[in-house]
Amino acid sequence: MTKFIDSEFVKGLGDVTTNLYQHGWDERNGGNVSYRIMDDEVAQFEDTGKVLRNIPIDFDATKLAGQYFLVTGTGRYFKNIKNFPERDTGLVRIADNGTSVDLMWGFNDGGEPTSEFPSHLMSHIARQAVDKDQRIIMHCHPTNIVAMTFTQPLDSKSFTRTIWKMHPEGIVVIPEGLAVIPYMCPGTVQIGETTAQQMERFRTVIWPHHGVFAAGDSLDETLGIIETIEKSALIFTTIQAQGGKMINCITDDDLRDLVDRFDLPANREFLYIKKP
Ligand code: 2HA
Ligand code: ZN
Repeated sequence: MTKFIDSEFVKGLGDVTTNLYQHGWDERNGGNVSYRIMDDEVAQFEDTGKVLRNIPIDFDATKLAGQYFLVTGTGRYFKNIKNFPERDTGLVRIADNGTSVDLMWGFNDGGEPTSEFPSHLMSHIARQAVDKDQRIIMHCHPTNIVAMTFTQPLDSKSFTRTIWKMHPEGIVVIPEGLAVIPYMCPGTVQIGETTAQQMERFRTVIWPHHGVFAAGDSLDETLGIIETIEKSALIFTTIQAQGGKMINCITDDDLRDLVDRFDLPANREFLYIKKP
């Protein structure tokens, strides 16, 4: 039996949070990640079988009772997680009462899960209902996406189409598009409920003037979704810096060609269908 600190899960979370920090998307204590660990995976370790303490949460997560999540801590800095995983992250099990979690590993200086944990849990519930392989919820502050929410309409369809048209990979990686919700106070059940409602259809939800909430089956895939959208947003910003006038563009026909070529399950509401 090995120790949890040596696991692929702790290593993966350390690597991805370092990566996010190096992108410049998680300044200070910005950002949070939760990673579902399956029962048989938890059972492999010698030091994850005992409840260390019980921590109340601000949301009834009864639907997730018994599930384990490796989660970043409130107030912790992504730049430190790789060096201090047992302090800055914790493995928690949702208690049967739904309104608290049992700490099984980590948070060894008295820490607690991220302030966005209710939003994470609500999003896990929404994604698990549509994706049996759902594992990750990731939140960060990608600069160009956030900047676009100050200059572009906060409308899911038009925002998606702008992102899709900045690079051919956009529609390939996020064929369902992305959701944009109104600005709301972070760390609240209200923003969690609004986000989770959108997660029934979308893996990515933009929080205006703040950041991104994304869901996926693996750390790589979830980070990849965010990186792809942020790349398109960077191209958009760069076009504005070059004067903003586009004399060439990716057309609706070009988007439809991508859908056909890669057989994409594209969101038809966001894709103009050619009139016969
Ligand atoms: O965890 O990013 O939205 C800090 C945040 C809150
Ligand atoms: Zn944030």
